[in-house]
Amino acid sequence: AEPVTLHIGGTFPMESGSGGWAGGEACLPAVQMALEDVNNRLDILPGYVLNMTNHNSQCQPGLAMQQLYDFLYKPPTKLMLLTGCSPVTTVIAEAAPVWKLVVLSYGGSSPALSNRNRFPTLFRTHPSANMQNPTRYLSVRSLDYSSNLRIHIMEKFKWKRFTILMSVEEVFVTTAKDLEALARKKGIRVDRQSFYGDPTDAMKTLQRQDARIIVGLFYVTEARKVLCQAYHNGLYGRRYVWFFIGWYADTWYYPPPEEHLNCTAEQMAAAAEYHFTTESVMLSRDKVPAISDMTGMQFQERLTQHFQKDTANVGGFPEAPLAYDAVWALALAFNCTRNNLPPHIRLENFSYDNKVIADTLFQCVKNTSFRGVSGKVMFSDSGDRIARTQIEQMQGGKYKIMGYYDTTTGDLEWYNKEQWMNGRGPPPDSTVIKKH
Ligand code: ABU
Repeated sequence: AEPVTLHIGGTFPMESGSGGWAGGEACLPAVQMALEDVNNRLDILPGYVLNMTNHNSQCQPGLAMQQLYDFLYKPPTKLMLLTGCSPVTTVIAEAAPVWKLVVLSYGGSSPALSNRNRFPTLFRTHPSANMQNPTRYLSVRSLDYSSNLRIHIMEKFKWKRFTILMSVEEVFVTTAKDLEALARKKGIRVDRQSFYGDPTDAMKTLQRQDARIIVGLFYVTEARKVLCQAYHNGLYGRRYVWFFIGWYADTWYYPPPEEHLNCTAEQMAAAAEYHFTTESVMLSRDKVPAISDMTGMQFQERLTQHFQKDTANVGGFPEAPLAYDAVWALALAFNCTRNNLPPHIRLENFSYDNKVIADTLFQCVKNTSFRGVSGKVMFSDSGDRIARTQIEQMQGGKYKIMGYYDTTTGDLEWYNKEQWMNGRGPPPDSTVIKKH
């Protein structure tokens, strides 16, 4: 008999007109690869084939809303939605429960998404940004004994004061809020400067406030503006330490001509030297193959063949394992649903008001547990992915791993490989006033 097709919808930010995350460039081929792999497997969803309709959301919530209506009102019925980028995941995941749809996000890092009341049917293979401020994952008791990765670093280098420079997007505002709360608990002073699009005024304020240790929370286009202004305002070098988000491409600080930055590549590289980044670990280094029979490294080699250019310049390349694993999570959940439905109901009978199938599917996703190319895939009660975090530093224009942080235990594995512009040690967090 002909296989029955199960349809899903996917949004992928292929470029980011408004400066968001253009992760679809690598995540779309990763998802297509996973669909092909799942469809070729005889032991998963026998008698079915998965098919995806996809749209380029440009990481814009308004456009994504229109695409959601398209998924819903143009046949065939979709059984699940895949989303990337936080602003898009937010609007889709808020609306989807009305149509009994589960949403699986391969690319939403916003801590605001960990809210079961607001997003009742959302799960994500992308870890939340506050895995680096892991308050939501730990019990109240353990919270008292743990501190997040950035705070660990602040304490390690004896910094009692730092400044958050952030873009006014919910994803960054919520990350900043968590980080600030945790810092206060540790007696660390936090100043906050925010901007929307243009960081000029915020950068001037940083200078006036004599900020020395600066945590930047923004998308990459804004990061380049910030770095260029840091160069021109002298906010880099031996007296300053910058922390940036770790999921930008490795060569993110090269100035693209179309952005008309007032900085050369050399100036950007000079300002970027010795900054730190923090990010969740997204690729499994395990030698044991994942459920797809590939190790994380084999997956990455296979995906690399899709691109003609250096993968350091491919949007979403670091997150691609999360996108690949999202399809496996979805397929396994369909398989589980198929096996758990009452005999007279079939998976392909799903409609946007079918509570029985929707509830079974939700339970199946909730109980997900498999070895993926991004590591072990499991979801917390709020639909979040649990992962380790890594810290890197840019040394000589290349990112070097400084250590790993285990969110669940609060343990920091540190390699003592950090370097400083002054050749001595970490700079002070403010002007040192000499006493006579
Ligand atoms: N690592 C990409 C996250 C993008 C976002 O949260 O919008």
